[in-house]
Amino acid sequence: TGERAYLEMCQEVLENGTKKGDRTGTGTYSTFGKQLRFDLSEGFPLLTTKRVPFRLIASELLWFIKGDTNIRYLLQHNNNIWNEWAFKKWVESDEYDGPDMTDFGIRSQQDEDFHTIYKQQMDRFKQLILEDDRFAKAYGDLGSVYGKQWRAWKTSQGDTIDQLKEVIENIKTNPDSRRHIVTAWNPEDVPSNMALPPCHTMFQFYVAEGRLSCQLYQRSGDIFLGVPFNIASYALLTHLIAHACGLEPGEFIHTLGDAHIYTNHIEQVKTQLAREPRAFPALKLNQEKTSIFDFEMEDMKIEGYDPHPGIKAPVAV
Ligand code: DHF
Ligand code: TMP
Repeated sequence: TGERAYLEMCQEVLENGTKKGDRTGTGTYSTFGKQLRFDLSEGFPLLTTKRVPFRLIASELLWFIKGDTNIRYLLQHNNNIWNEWAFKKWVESDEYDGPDMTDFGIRSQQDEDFHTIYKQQMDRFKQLILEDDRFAKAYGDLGSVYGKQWRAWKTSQGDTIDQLKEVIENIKTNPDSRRHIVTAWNPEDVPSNMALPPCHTMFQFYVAEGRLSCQLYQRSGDIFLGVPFNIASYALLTHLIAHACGLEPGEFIHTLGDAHIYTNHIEQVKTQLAREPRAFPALKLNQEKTSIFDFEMEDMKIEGYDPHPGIKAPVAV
């Protein structure tokens, strides 16, 4: 299965990766240029060697599809995966009046007392995002991230381009085209306008024999935490678009640039490598809905998911 290829990549990076420093100060074992392939007709690629929370993947993808860039939507869906990057903007602002949060990511892992104080501030932050409109507007927005670039790319003329809508239209009307591309990497926005420059930078669709395939170029992949989410997220997107276009899902091809394992994930990866992969689950989509823009959480269900237990790991901020 595709999961074995993922595990082989983990093994390979541990054995042959270069020990590299990184932006977050954590340190990684890193390699450059890796590719995984998943045949979506063989099951939905939600990894089984640890539990991967489908609910969080689905709500994050709906957030992108809606063109939303404010974490309020995620918090309303009890999804905390983007909190740290919005929190960072707040604690670095003049408005922040709490205890010093410099390097909160690293410090909260190393210092238990600090962790308690950090948690209090994070809880206060989440509550303000949910309850205070002005605050959410000021600090919940991650900037020109995926949702913005997919649905409302800003042109030099001052208009916007809905890349996602256009690519779906083009798949329907001109399936053989070699130009089915969506890009999130906007060089004009990268240096300053976003919380984190996009990791999944561009993707392309391909239609053959009634099947829709998707290839993603991910410039930077956190193999233990981010990559299992990214695989499932793009597999789900491919299913949704195939469904909207009356096609069967084909392959998801995941191409990675800097593919790395953080030094504080090594024990977790070894635990995972010792486990035997199981059959992938199945994805069930609400057949009554045809437009991907109408999909909600209850329209996407995973069946037959029987993973090994989840494995916790700290995320590098
Ligand atoms: N930064 C880094 N260093 N790695 C990432 O993977 C990453 N991903 C981002 C933003 N910044 C990032 C967005 N996606 C988790 C998964 C995906 C994700 C962010 C975070 C994560 O922490 N997953 C945990 C538990 C999630 C939970 O239950 O709340 C996991 O065990 O999968
Ligand atoms: P970077 O911008 O310095 O590359 O840091 C981003 C980190 O986040 C890097 O470890 C890759 C990881 N990441 C993923 O693996 N998948 C994702 O979807 C996101 C947003 C980030």
